[in-house]
This record gives sequence, C-alpha cells and structure tokens, in this order.
Amino acid sequence: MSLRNDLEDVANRMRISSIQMVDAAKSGHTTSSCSAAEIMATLFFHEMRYDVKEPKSASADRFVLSKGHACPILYAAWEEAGLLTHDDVLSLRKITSDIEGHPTPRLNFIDVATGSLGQGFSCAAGMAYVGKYVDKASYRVYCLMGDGEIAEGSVWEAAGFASHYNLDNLVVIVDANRLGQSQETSIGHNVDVYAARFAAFGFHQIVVDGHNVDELLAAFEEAKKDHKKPTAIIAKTYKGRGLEGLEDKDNWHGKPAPISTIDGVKARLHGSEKGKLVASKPVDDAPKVDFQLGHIKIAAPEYKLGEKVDFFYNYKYKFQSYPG
Ligand SMILES: Cc1ncc(C[n+]2csc(CCOP(=O)(O)OP(=O)(O)O)c2C)c(N)n1
Repeated sequence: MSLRNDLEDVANRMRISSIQMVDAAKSGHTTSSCSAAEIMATLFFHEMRYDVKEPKSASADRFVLSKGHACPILYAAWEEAGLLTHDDVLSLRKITSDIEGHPTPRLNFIDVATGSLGQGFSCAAGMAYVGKYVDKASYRVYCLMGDGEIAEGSVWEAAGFASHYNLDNLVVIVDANRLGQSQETSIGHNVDVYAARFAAFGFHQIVVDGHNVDELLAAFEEAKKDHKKPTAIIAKTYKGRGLEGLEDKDNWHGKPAPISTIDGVKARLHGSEKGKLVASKPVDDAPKVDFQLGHIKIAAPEYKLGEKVDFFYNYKYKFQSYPG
C-alpha cells in the first residue's frame, strides 16, 4: 500500500465521519468539509508535527481552521488521530457538547475560535510572528481558508503583515472549491488570480490540484525551502468532492448530505488500516507558554486621578523581544 493510497483512505474515512456527524446533528457543513479532505489528510498525517497526547504542546505545529464552519473535517481528523472517539464527534452541535458547530478553544486541540470568516488567518499570522520572533522555535503554522472567505479585507491586512515580517513559518492553504455560501465566488476556479494576488502581497505561491495528495505533499515540502516568505498554497478543489450528486453543485452549503452518499465514498477505499499513519513528534524547542503573561512587561498608564488623557498615547507597553 503506497503513502498515496493510505492518505486517500484517511481522507475518505474523514469524509464518511463528516457525513455521519452532520447527519446526526441534522445541520452542519458536509460539502465544505469534503472539499478539504485531502488537504486535511496530508496536513494531519504527513506534514504537521504534533503529539496526540498533548495537542497544544508549546512546540507542536499550529493549525487554524479559518473556515471554521468546516469543522466536521477537523473533528474527523482528530478522530482519525485517536484523540476523539466516534461518539464524541457524533455529538456535533448538541447543546451539551463542546463539539460545536464552529471550533472553540474549550477543546484541547483548538487555539483560537473561528467561524467569523477572515479572522483565523490574522490569528495564524500572529502565531507565526510569535513562533519566529518571540519563541524563536521551529514550529510551523498552517491555516486553511475558504475561497469565498478570502474576499474579507482582514485577510489582506494579515497577508501584508505576514510578508512584511517574512513569516516563512506560515503556510496558508486556500480551499478553492469555486462555490461560496450561495452561487459561485467572484473568481470561481480561476486559481491563477488567487496566486497573483498572494504574489502581489509578498507570498511564495503554489497552485495544486487539492485532491491530489502527491501534489499537496510536494507543495508542503516546497513551502519549507528557504524562500524567506510566507507561502500560499492555492488548492483547486470541488465542493462536496466524493459525494454522489452533490459535487460542485450549488445549494448544498451548510446542509447534511443524504446518508446514502457514504456508499460511494466507501467504494473508493483501498483497504488501508485506520491508525497506520501517525504524525511525527514536534521538536521540543519552544519555551513553555506562561499564561500569566510573565514575559510581557506592561507599564501602568501615566496619569493623575481626574486628568483627561489619550489612553493609547500614554499607555506604554513593550514586548521583551520585539524585533525592531
Ligand atoms: C464574517 C462572516 N460572514 C458571513 C459568514 C456566513 N458564512 C458561513 S460559511 C460562508 C461561505 C463561505 O464560503 P467559502 O469561504 O468559499 O467556504 P466553503 O464553505 O465554500 O468551503 C458564509 C458566507 C460568516 N461565517 N462569517
């Protein structure tokens, strides 16, 4: 069994689990999850370094699902890795469950809450900044965005920040599945337009077939070369990939897929065992996180009681290792 077949099976098992959890919840984002299945499989079961026993270890690679509504595929990845059980993920969107319809940091594998489109990438850029200049550690930061999502202006503010600070530890993957919430995005499948925009913002950019695991693996390798720039991988995908009758079709955003679509996905399995692919462990070189903010020195604002002052002008703060 080749790595390619193993990763394709991981992707398809995650599709099946996503279909089941959204079906159980009677709401959720199946098609948005399925376009990203191979991206998530290659990231979580070949590219990223983490320890499933300590997903938020200070040295682990970070992952931000900026298109937070596609969390079924993220929960399926952690199920595949052995952190969540199938019963856990089937509690999706239940009032008593932390497996919410968008990820929250209450979960021990989530750093930032996402769901408000365009915001996760800013958080990822900040995390990459901290990794490079504050922690000075080797962990890398990966962020998955939707193609509709990147119309948000904050995405381009974050992109400018990331290239200004040469955040070569940051990789953004655009799941360019052509469709948004309803109808085609303005750029559709013209992936070269996305690539040109990221290039203009100072990114190294790579266009791949987002369902081809070999192309994805090669792109992640290329991102690690010494570009001194952040990397954008534009993954051309199809919304609802693998779901018979739903693939690349409008009107299936945010809906359960018919449970019968599982049969078509199962038919594509090569027979690779769950648990065969295990992520590499992180290199233990990051300082332990101090939740008391002990490494940040904040001076008290200077004003006398009753005096009217400009808060930001007077409020002096300084990060110990701010680069300049
Ligand atoms: C700021 C903001 N605006 C609107 C929404 C509602 N919304 C949820 S998913 C979605 C479409 C996202 O499309 P895309 O980024 O292409 O992701 P896909 O589901 O197609 O993978 C929208 C508009 C939101 N979550 N956040």
